[in-house]
This record gives sequence, C-alpha cells and structure tokens, in this order.
Amino acid sequence: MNKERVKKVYACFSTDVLHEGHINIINEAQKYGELTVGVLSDEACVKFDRFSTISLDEKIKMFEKIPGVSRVIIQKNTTYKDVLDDLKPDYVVHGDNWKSGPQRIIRDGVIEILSKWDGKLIEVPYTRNENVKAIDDTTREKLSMPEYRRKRLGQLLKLRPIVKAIEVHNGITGLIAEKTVVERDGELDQFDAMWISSLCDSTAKGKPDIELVDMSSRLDTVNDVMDVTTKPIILDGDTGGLVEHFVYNVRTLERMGVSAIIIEDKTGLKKNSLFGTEVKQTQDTIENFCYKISEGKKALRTSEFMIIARIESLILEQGMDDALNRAYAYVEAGADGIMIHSRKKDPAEIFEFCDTFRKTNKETPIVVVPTSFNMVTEEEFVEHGVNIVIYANQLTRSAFPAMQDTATKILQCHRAKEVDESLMSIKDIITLID
Ligand code: SPV
Ligand code: MG
Repeated sequence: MNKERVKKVYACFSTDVLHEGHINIINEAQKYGELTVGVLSDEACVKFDRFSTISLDEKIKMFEKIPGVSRVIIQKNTTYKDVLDDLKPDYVVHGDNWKSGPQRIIRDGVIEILSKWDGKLIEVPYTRNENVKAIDDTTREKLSMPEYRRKRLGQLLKLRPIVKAIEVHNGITGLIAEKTVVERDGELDQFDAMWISSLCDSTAKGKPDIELVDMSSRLDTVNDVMDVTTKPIILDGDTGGLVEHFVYNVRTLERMGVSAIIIEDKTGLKKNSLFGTEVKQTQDTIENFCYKISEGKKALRTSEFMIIARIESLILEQGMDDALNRAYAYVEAGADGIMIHSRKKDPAEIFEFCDTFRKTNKETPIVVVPTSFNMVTEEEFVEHGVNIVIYANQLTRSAFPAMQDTATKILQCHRAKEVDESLMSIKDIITLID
C-alpha cells in the first residue's frame, strides 16, 4: 500500500512573548502536518523593528516547549528565501495581518517561492483582543525603558553592518523615525536610532545653534521623544560645556536611557560646524578635551552609555595629522567612538581619515554625518570602516519649506482649499499617533 508522505509545514515568529494569537497559529499549522517553527534571527528582527529583549536561545527554547512543534530552526532573513528553498514546505502558515502594511512585500515573496513546488500559504485570522493588545503593548513599553533602550545602540553596532540614525527634535519626528519602514530588494528596512541634533532642536525653537538652548531644554526634547518611541537616542551634546557640568549631564542622560552623547572638541562660543572657518571657532586643546572625556567616563554607572568624541580638525582646516592624532588621544582617554566631520562635498578626506584610523584601530566605532558629502552610500561607508551614519538635519530641512509654502499659499488664496492636496490626511495623522 502506498503510504502518504507526512506534509511539511512551516511558520516563522519574531516575538519575545507568546500570546493566544501565536498559539492559535501553531495549533492551526500542526493540523496540516509536521510543523517546523522558524525564529527570526536578531539581525533580521531589527530590520522590521522587532528588537529582541530575550536571547535567540531563549526564544528557541520557548517554542521547543510547545506541544505540536516538531523542531525549531533559525530564519536568518526576513524574506524566508533561504529557509523555504531548503525546507520546501508544503504549507507556510502566517497570521493574515501581513496582507497590508510593509510586510505585504514579504508575503508576496513567500507566495512566489512556494509556487516553485506548488506549496500553499495558509493565513490564519489575526487574533485581536484586549489580552493580545496588552501583551504587544507591554513588549513595546519594555523596549522604551532605560535599561533596554540605553544598551540597544551597542547591540545594534554588533547586529548591523552600519547603524543608521535620523534627526529628530520632538515627538512627531520621533514617531517618523520609529515607524518609517521601506521595502528594498524584497527585504524590509528602517532607521536604527535617533539623533537629537543641536542645530534642529535649536531651529525648532527659532534659535541659533550656539548652545543657547540650554541642557534643561534639550532634556525636555529628549523626554518628548522618549515618551513616544523605543529606538536608541544619540544626543548631540555640542561642546559638552564645562567639565563640572558635563559629569552631571552624562549621569542624567545615562539614567534617562540615552545611549550616547557626542561632544565636539571646540571651546568658547560654539558655532555650527557647517560654517567652517567663515566664522570664528576655537578648537579645544587635546589635553583639555581628553580630560573632559575621561572625567565623563568616570562619572558613568554603566558600561552601556557611550561618550563619542567629535573631531573638528577638518572643519577648522587643521589638517589630517591633527585629526588623526586627536582620534588616537581621545580613544586613549576613554572615548567610546569617534565622529569625524567635514563640510567638503568630496568625501576624500573623510575616507582618508577612516582608512588611516582603521589601520591601527579596528574596534572603535566611527561616526559620520554626510550632510555635505551626501552622495556617499551607506555601503561605501561600510567599506571604509564606518559604523554609524547620521542623517543630521534632513527632516527639519524638508518640513520647513513645505510649511512655508503652505503658509504662503493660504495667504495668497484667502482660503486653504489650494493646499489641501499636499497635506497629510487627518486620518493618516491620527494613525501615526497611537
Ligand atoms: C547638528 O546636527 O547639530 C550637528 C551636525 O552638530 S552639523 O550641523 O553638521 O554640525
Ligand atoms: Mg550640533
């Protein structure tokens, strides 16, 4: 007698906490045959904002305990491609919530792969109830807590080829950084971190970027952003101020759950770096700045909070040797990262700095802010050993012309109808805000 082959069923999860919705999917899935569960690797999870609060091993064990799960494997890509090509399951089971939103593209890809061997996608209605919502909310809230958020930048540096940070200066820009997800080459992608820029924080208040907006006000901005987001925060700390103030401020930021502060090696009245030598700007001595870094490091209570030293030598035309000597000295003084800045369109000096620094230092994260050298891709930065790229002002610079345009048109037309087409709908704005 011809014995029928046991069908192979596959379901993938990225969750840290199991709720009845997941169990429902697993129960449905095992009705179709022998169930293999995939847990999404941490590298893949961060691409669609499922940052894990437990280890991959713990996740594997969590699923292994569930009756009806035959085995648990690791899925390394959000696309399912590698796992599906290898396993060739008869069925993939998933909640129907991925029919809309950014995950739709993953779904399309899965259907296409399955069609190669006539496999089928089974979609289980997503369980929506108070219990499930409460568990989802708790996971998110956990990620926003200082002890989870603070260390996340360090974790991302290990998981990502390059950490991408975008400028935010209030709750709404924070939400944009938090929620913007795109599809690229069949995978999902998003920003990893947020940069609270001194330029944009000051600009939003209509003030110049000269350390006029004081730390209390900057901390209010940090709080506003933290209230509605979970991603890690890198604060632009300007010069860091007096050493006596800096040691207090780093402790406060550490306690709040900020991941890093970047301080620049300037002294006196700070001006924005993009002015370069057109205005009077004074660079601090190596000795003074090293002292500030080491005192800051001593004040910290965790090894998670990073003090990143920003070198202004190229901005102030002090030469490559000066920039490199400072980098070596700052690392020696305890800096957890080096930001090298330039206002040239040509990235040659940035690349030269990174390549030379990396000859002797393979570990210390390098940060760049490609406002001027904006033609360089993230992939090219990776080739030169860069670890963090900060898009430092683009949200502010895109929003203001749009607002000016709207104000002008309303004035010109004596009504708002003419601007309506270019506006976000009320429905969309309500959806953006939970
Ligand atoms: C900022 O965003 O405030 C910065 C980066 O410090 S830059 O404007 O390029 O100096
Ligand atoms: Mg700044």
